[in-house]
Amino acid sequence: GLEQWAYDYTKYHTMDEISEWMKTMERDYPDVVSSIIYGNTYEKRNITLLKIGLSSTDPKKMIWMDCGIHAREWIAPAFCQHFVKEILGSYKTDPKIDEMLRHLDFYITPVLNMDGYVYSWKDNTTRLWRKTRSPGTDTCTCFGTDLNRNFYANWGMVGISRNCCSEIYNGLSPLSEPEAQAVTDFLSANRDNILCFLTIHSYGQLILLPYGHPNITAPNQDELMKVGLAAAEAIKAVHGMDYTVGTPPKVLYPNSGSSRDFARLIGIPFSFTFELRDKGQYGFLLPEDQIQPTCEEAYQGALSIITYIHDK
Ligand code: ING
Ligand code: ZN
Repeated sequence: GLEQWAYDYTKYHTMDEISEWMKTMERDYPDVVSSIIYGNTYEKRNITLLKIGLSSTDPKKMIWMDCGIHAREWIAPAFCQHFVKEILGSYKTDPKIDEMLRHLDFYITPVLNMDGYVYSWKDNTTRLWRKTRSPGTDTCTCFGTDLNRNFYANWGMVGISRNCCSEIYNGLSPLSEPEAQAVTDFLSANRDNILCFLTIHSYGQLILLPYGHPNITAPNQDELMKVGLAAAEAIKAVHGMDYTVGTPPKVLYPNSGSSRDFARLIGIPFSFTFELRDKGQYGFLLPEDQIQPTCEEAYQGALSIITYIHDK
């Protein structure tokens, strides 16, 4: 429809605009797109995903993608929206996308940390907010927990802080944050059917595999590495950008309590973190003229992974 035509994918958008965009997608593609509310944020916003798939007589497998787990990484929600636009715009003419949409349903959350995202849009002083917006305690009064340290995956072991003022504060307890609980509930209920878990961040140009803890290794680590390297090649072919592939301890530093590790721990075979552009020149403040190229290349990377898994 008109509104969808008018949506500007080369700009960053407010939470309200993204929520409106989700409704438009549902309205314009009623046979392909539906929305599911699977939890609430601390400030009582509805955490909503778009389910995208074509009808099929066979039972379908699931692909998970979330964006915006960290508030300031604005390119991530822009990517989820680009991804949705691309698959919806191409399945009628691209037989491979059509085939995949008949075997798979995509579950895409454009903004997981909605409270943080809204806060990062408030003013210049809040633009670099990362965490949730839940308050601290009597003895530690800073706001926010790092959602990507709050999952039940070696929680509290490494690459975290117990100081509630830290950017990597892991929370009072595993799943103290309702946003992490919502993802956990959804994944746990569907773990036998989810083939792939993709969680989108910035920045650094990385494709990260499980695990963040240096002493544990995914049983299919070699295959994860192979699939990750193929995705990096697909990315490079678009605009020549280099993405590094590996586990967090190998390519950066260890961490624990991440959603990626939790997904792999409960048996989801393919689990990756994307760190989109850039490598630090603009960092979280990636200029809008890089949204389109960043999304174009990351789309090919994600599609490479999903195609491999579909064809396997
Ligand atoms: N990076 C992720 C984070 O939660 C990560 C993923 C973890 C990267 C550990 C490297 C090492 O810190 C961002 N940008 O949030
Ligand atoms: Zn992040």
